[in-house]
This record gives sequence, structure tokens and C-alpha cells, in this order.
Amino acid sequence: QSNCQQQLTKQPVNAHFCLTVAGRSVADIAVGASTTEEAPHRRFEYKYSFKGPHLSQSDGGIPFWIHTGNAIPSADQVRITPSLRSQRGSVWTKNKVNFEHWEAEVTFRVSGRGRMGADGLAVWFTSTQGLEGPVYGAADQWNGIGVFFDSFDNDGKKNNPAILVVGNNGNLVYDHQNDGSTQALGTCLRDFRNKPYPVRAKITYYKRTLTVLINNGFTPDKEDYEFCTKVDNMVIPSDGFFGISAATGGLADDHDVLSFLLFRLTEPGQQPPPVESEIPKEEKDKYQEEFQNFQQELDKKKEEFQKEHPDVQGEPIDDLYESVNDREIRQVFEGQNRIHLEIKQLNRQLAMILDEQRRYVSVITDEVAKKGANTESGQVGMSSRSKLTQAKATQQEVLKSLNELKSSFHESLRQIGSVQNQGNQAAMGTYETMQHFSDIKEHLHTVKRDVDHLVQRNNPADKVLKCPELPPMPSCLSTVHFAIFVVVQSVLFFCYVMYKSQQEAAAKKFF
Ligand SMILES: [Ca+2]
Ligand SMILES: [Ca+2]
Repeated sequence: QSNCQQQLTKQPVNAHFCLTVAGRSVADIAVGASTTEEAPHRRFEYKYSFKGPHLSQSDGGIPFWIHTGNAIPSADQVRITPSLRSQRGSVWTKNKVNFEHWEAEVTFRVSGRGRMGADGLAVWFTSTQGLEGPVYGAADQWNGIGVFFDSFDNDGKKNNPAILVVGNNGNLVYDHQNDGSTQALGTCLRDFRNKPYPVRAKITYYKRTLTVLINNGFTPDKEDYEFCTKVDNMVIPSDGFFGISAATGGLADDHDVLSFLLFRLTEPGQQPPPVESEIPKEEKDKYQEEFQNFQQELDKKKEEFQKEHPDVQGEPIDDLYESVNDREIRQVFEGQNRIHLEIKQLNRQLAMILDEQRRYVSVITDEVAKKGANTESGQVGMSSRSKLTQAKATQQEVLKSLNELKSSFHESLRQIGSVQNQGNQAAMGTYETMQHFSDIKEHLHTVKRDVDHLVQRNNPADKVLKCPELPPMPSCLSTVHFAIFVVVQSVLFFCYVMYKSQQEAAAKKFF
């Protein structure tokens, strides 16, 4: 600390850091008092505690506790107030506690739709049950202590939500309008509303020191407490009731308490007192009956389950079923995978067609070259002229069929587009997708057959034999040939580029 003070005089910027360090060291001392430096003996006291999953009984009550006002106990929590205007509720232990040292762990949620909420939640240890009143739903002028989780900023100093400890000997009237700021024995600023995990408060009264630690609900780690405040030399009634109360005002939050666990602390070296005497027979019978009801219900449910699922033997149920979302995602994924495979196959088939076309072009080119050679030698027959006309007709047929290929390819692309849309919509169209693709395949097969047919008709072997008989106007013919094949190649190349770009666009759409 002296080091810190030196730093403070030299560098005022470090003030915050030093204060944090100082705060941390206080926290360490506070925690150390109850843990490292010979921890006190800690015993769970079920008669002053509640928690789920069977928090409330069939009659709506909480074992060993009473609830008043708008409090609603349920199986896994007590809603001290619902998020409605001007609600007050509380729960109190039925019996007094007279432990010299104790530790209470409260797990709660304060949640509301507003950016601000009201009024707050209070944890009490008082000599009488404050069943009804204006201080967070409990009585004013209490005798004992209240730990307040004050949501609403009544005095407008922008210092809420805050946690404060207020002691009272029965005479003090709580200063609600100033958020109890003049009466608080200890305080810390913590936003405890709308947290992803429940907020936990550990309130320890040990050797006349009251310490409040907070787990701010940002982590599932239940033991991740941080220091809030500490009050030394705190005198509290020798016996009293524990209670939790809450209230709403013009603004309203749900104030839900998931558990209240009380532990009796005994200084190390001292013998912990014997467990308290038996609970009254009447209560015992009631709990016994309650337990048997639970047991019977459990057995019945077990039997029903085994009847309905004879093959299931202790397997986790989560693995057996998938949620609606999981199923939809899986179906969409499978549908898209199938589309991807089909597109790949289309690509392969197109490459094959292109290959055949190339072969065909090379054969024709050879033919033309040979024709050129024959013309020079001057051997021409009249019959060859008719053959040439035939060849010309064949070329025109090729061109026509290539045009068909082009249009059918466009048709395919259109179909792929529509299938993709269906795939995006959901996996319902799987059957339709298959149908579309078989259509596309058929188209392509037809085109391929046509092309094969044409190639066969222009069989290179025949050509080679017939080549010498070509007529003496080769220059004109070869130009026509070349022009045709330039066009053919361009069309094919154009188709391929179109297809490629479509595929890339589709890929972007998917991923
Ligand atoms: Ca307030
Ligand atoms: Ca305030």
C-alpha cells in the first residue's frame, strides 16, 4: 500500500489501478479469513434452505418456509414478484436461526424487458419476519440486517443497480428516495439484471464481520465469486429469521430466486454443535407422505416410459432424437450435397462432349488438307461433287444440332437455377430435385447421342478413302469449313463460360 501511495503522488493516472489493488487485497483478506487461514467448519442446514428441482410441495408451499404477497413458488424457483406493476412478495424461514456464524448462498435472476427495472430484491436476517412493507416488499424499521439489490435509481445519481448492506436496530426508517445512500454500511455497484447465468451472492457472517461476495452471472462457474463489500464489527440479533423479499413499482422485473442455501460455520478447533433435535411429528409425517407421493409418481413414470420404449436401456434420450431445426439443417445440407454432385457430373459430361467435338474438328482439318493436296494433282470426278454437297448438308446438320445443344444447355442451367432455389427453401424438394436432374441428364444424353451419330456419319475412315475424289474448288470449300468450325468452337466455348460462371454464382449462393 505504501508503494501504491508513492505511485499515487508521482503518477495520478495510476490512482484507479492502486484502488483496484487495494480493493483486491481487502478481498483477499476477507476471503482468506474464511478459507485459507484455517477454514471454519461448514455444515449445510436444510431446514433453512430451499432449492430445486422439487422446491415446492403439491400444496404450493415450500418446506420449512412461508411465502407471502405475490410470491409464487414452483418446482425449480420462487418468483418473489412477477414483472407486473406494484407487486410485493417475500419468503421467510418458519423457524428462527441462532447460529453464531453462518454463510448464505442466494442464487437469483432479476430480469425484465426494460433497460431499467424496479425496485429490487432484499436478503434479510431480522429478529421478526418482515412479512409486508415498503422496503423491497418487506417491513421497515427492522431489527437486523438487509442486503439490498437495488435496481432503480431513485435519487438520479446514476449509481444503480447497486448492492448495499443496511443495518437497523428497529428505529431507522429506510431512506428510499436516496437509495439508502446515507444509511449503507457497505456498498458496491453491480449490474445484476438480465445476466446470461443466474447471479449468486455469498453472504458470510463470521467473527462479527459481514462479507458480501458476488458472482455476476457472466459465467457458469458457480465458484467464480468476486468481492463486493465488507462490514467489520457488525452486531446482529443473536437469533432471527432469514428472508428474501422483492418489489416492483412503475417499472417491473421478474425477481426469481433459484435457491437459498444456509451453512452453519464453526471456528476451527471447536466442536460443531449436534444436529438439532427432531422435527415435530406432524411435519415429519407430512414430509414422509410427500416423499412417498414423489416416489410413487417416479415409479409410475418409470414404468410408463419402459412400456413406451421397450428397447431403450439407460441410453441418453438426447441422442435418440433430433430437434426440428437439426433435421431441417441436415436435410438442406444433404440436398445441397446432391446438387453439388450432379453439377460435377454435368461438368464431366460437358467435357466429354467438348472432347469429341475437338476430335471431330481435327478429322475435318486433316480432310481439308488432303483435299488441298488432291486438287493440286488435278484428279477430279463428277461424282465427288455430289459427295461434297452431302458433306455440306452434314455440316449444316452438325451446326443445327449444336444449336440444339446450346438451347438444351440453357434449359439445363435454368433448371439448375430453379432446383437451387428449392434447395434453399428447404429439403422438401429432394424428390423434385432428383426429377429435374434426371431430365437434365436425359437432355444431355440426347445431345450426346446426336453428336455421336454425326461423328459416326463423318467417320474419318470413310473420309480418308473418299478424299481423293474431291472437286477442284478447294479454296472456297476450305474457307466454308473453317468458318463453320470457328463458329462451332465459339458457341461451345461461350456455353462453357456461361456454365462456369453460373456454377461459381451457385457456389457463392450456397456457401
Ligand atoms: Ca432504489
Ligand atoms: Ca441511486
